[in-house]
Amino acid sequence: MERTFIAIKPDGVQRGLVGNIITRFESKGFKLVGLKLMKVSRELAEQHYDVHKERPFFAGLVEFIISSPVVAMVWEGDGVVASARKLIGATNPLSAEPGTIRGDLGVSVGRNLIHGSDAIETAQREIALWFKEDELADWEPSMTSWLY
Ligand code: 3AN
Repeated sequence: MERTFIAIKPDGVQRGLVGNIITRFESKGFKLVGLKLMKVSRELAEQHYDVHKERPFFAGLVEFIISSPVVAMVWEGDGVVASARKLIGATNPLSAEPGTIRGDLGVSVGRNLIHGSDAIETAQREIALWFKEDELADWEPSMTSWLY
């Protein structure tokens, strides 16, 4: 089953938007298989954003990501990589459509609240980078009576 890596960045945690953001993925119907609140090391931040290391915003982006805790998550479901990108919206929140996370909640490209893997191969790389295998839960949604 397809999985994607999602991180609520320091601005999302600081602004108290963790619940709001998680609700959108749950409500869509995706399954949460990994979740942790963590301070990010410089090494991890640099590895995660390795593709952007030549860009002018790289240093500031790394400083921002390590400045305060992030919520790292793995979500699972059919087409979850592309669908999560739709839920998240365009990189620049001012261009992101209303109804998306960045369109509803953000203003600045440097504070755009959330990261989502941009392709299936990227998701596999990022999940392996952020999570150990035993931190991911393989579980089946239960419709049995003990829930209620
Ligand atoms: P996305 O997160 O939508 O995949 P990318 O991969 O182009 O966007 O950029 C990665 C991250 O780099 C963004 N989430 C944003 O935090 C930061 N970023 C991108 N462009 C800029 C920019 N022009 N100025 C500051 N930060 C930027």
